[in-house]
Amino acid sequence: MKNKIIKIALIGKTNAGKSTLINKIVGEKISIQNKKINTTLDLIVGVKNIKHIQMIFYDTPGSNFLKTFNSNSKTLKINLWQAIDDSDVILYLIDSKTIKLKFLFDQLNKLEEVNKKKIIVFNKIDLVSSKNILPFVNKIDSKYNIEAFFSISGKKNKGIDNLLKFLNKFSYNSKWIYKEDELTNKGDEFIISELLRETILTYLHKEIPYNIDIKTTEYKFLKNNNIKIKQKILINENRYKKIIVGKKGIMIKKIREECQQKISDVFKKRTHLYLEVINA
Ligand SMILES: Nc1nc2c(ncn2[C@@H]2O[C@H](COP(=O)(O)OP(=O)(O)OP(=O)(O)O)[C@@H](O)[C@H]2O)c(=O)[nH]1
Ligand SMILES: [Mg+2]
Repeated sequence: MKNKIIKIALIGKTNAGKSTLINKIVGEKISIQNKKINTTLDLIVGVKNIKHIQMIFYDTPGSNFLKTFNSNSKTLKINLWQAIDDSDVILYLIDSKTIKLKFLFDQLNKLEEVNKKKIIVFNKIDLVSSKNILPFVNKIDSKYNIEAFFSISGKKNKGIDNLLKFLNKFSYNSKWIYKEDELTNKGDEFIISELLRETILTYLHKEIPYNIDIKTTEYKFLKNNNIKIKQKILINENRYKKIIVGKKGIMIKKIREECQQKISDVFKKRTHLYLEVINA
């Protein structure tokens, strides 16, 4: 059978569950997820091969930014539009628990200009009854040209197989873009830095997670096959250091231990993580 591909842009408001879904589909944690807003900042590719079909998913930063294309969050928007441009199908993900019709119509109006197949996916169906979704489906369907509607739970792995089957109908003959065992466009060091950012998002609040930079300065396999990693948390204000380190170093210890465990889980190797906070 001839090889086929299909490229799908996963877009939707911040917190809709895009990264959680891509991780479930790929079967590995390639994109960090968190209940805070704007978790994903980069364009992240996740690859799922099913028999002769290569499915390429683009995880994107939350599309709240569609509205204000010229403000300072420019890079986020560029990443988002790059994914939209390069995709064959747009999968618009909605958090079923917090549907705001006006916002949704606003976003769908913007997407009208984009001449691609659109699929709407109601996510987090584990939190609401499907009865609540139907009126929204009818309203959207009467106004926009949507290929199909799905309801799923990315977290609980419900409805994903059906969605993938449907998406595959749009695949077309082409050489595969990624090698068979390649799951993402991002290297290990990027994923490691992201895991630290995810942990920091969990423990530190307000502007801090969004005002730090993370640099992986050492990443090596030891003779015993353990991984040794050194990371620098770069801050731009001295007062952040006290908060990140915490009283008697308690905060940084928590962050280090949790992140070390996450890296061990993702790479399935024992990890030794060393962190340093530096005012850059
Ligand atoms: N109950 C429930 N929670 C979910 C589901 N999918 C995602 N979540 C939660 O929703 C939150 C946001 O998930 P993310 O995957 O980070 O959302 P995102 O759309 O990638 O967000 P940004 O990167 O900020 O645009 C996390 O706390 C997830 O655990 C789901 O199907 N059910
Ligand atoms: Mg995300």
